[in-house]
Amino acid sequence: MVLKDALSILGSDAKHNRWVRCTRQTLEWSEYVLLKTISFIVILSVSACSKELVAVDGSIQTTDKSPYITKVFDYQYGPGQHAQLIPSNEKGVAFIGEPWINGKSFTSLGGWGGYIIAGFDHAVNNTTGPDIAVYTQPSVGSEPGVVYVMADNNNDGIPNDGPWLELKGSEYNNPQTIHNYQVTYYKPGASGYVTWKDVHGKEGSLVPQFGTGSWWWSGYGDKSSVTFSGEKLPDAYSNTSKDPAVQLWMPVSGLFRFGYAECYDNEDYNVKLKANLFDLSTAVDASGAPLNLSKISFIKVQSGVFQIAGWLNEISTEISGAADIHLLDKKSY
Ligand SMILES: [Ca+2]
Ligand SMILES: [Ca+2]
Repeated sequence: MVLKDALSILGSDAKHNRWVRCTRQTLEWSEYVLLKTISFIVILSVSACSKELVAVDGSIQTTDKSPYITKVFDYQYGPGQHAQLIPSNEKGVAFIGEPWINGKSFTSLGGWGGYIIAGFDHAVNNTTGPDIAVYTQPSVGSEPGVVYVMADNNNDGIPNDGPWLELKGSEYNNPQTIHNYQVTYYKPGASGYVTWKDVHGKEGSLVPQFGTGSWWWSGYGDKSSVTFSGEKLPDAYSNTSKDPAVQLWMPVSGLFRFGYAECYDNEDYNVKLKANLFDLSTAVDASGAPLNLSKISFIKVQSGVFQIAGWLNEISTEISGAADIHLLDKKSY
């Protein structure tokens, strides 16, 4: 990590929401202790910077908090076609701050299981209606990601506060959804494919139509295997072509109506923000029972579809950041 990622980057975006970004931090688990001392400096710089925003009720409010993600704690790319394009020092930095400004790119989570864990610089309150926006990669097809949240119950700024709580989406009770799923991917041989085996003993290969097996493994170096755990959602696409020589992959009708990242034109997609909106009231515990969360500080987004859809290759969630929508100008969405 370079110092500029940990210390303040000042900027402004008065045109859209009068928000002045005060700080940008990237912390990894191993780097947390080293950054404890300079974090004090960051805190000072944040406290010296405040901005006004228009709340839902039209009032002008002042806050020194960022609406956007300020920290990335962990980022693991799932095997997929972009593996060789993910720089070795890529830590999901594009997930931090306001999306798309200054040519900033999106964050690709890769194939099933790939994830990012990130945090806000404050607790996001659960108020009536949606609370969090997860920005999409604009202008492409839906590639659903599962969203989890966590409160900072021990107030240490680290997501170490018990299990991740899933925001229950429309396919939570779909018979094809598999909860507590786990897949181990294995390094391909010289000219073979990435192979995989799941927790139920099922196995297969990731057959790329872009790049090679070794290309898809390139992000894992000398590792012989990588394991991901999470929720497996139903296949998102089907080949509707009647001609075996032609592939016509289309979204499966009726799925992913709400509750997933990178889903376009569904019930919770906000066109102005180019984001899916999530209500913290949809959080459930491991048994699926609803929780009554009052606030959260951390978010985890994970690629949820385990499917190689022909020339589309793997279904991989791509996202461009997240926001506490209570700190966005209402006029921006
Ligand atoms: Ca904590
Ligand atoms: Ca809410």
